[in-house]
Amino acid sequence: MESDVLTTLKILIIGESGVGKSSLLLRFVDNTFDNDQPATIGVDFKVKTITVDGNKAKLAIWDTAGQERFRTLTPSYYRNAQGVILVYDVAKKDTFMRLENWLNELATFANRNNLVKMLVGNKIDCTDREVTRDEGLRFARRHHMLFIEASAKTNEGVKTAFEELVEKIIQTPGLWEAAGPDGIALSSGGQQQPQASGGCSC
Ligand SMILES: Nc1nc2c(ncn2[C@@H]2O[C@H](COP(=O)(O)OP(=O)(O)OP(=O)(O)O)[C@@H](O)[C@H]2O)c(=O)[nH]1
Ligand SMILES: [Mg+2]
Repeated sequence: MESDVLTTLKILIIGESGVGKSSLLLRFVDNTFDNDQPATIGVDFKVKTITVDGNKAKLAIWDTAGQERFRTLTPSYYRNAQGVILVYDVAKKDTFMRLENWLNELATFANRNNLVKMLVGNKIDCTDREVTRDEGLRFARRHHMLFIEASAKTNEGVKTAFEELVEKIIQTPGLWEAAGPDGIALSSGGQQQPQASGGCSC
């Protein structure tokens, strides 16, 4: 039964090629990991329902190609997203240095200015680390993002990354819309947060 789903959320995964975006998605949704995960061509898409703080949310998770030549449909990819997972590889400093570019792309194409951002430092199972936890944390703080380190390979931090993102989205007034009795999201959002209304309360 879908009727108890609170809301449907669009979540994006972005970042440089090879940082492990598809691997994080496959680990989270299917609990699998492939050492030879092929590069994504175009856009991939998976759905998973999770319960956070007793609220059931249906996640539509979009995974795009990090490689420029495989990237298509960029504006429509970003449209109406409520949450973004920005990934870098802790063992590859250049993927960390490119984070600003991804944030610029997000600012250009995303049409919700209050969308929630989660920075994920992936591949912490690798021994040849080039980015410290503290560097990641400071970048996230500076750009008002949530932060976690993870490994799609060992599964460390993966579930928490998605759960904390969804928790924050649900706590953000006006960002999501309540689902109707049949699980379809209603078009008029905001009725969940009467205190957020700017109108007269008399
Ligand atoms: N050691 C280790 N390897 C990982 C981890 N996550 C992904 N990989 C490996 O890194 C490579 C790239 O992973 P992908 O998930 O394809 O990376 P991507 O970000 O989706 O890349 P694009 O689709 O090209 O944008 C693959 O060989 C994965 O097996 C991890 O946490 N640890
Ligand atoms: Mg991929």
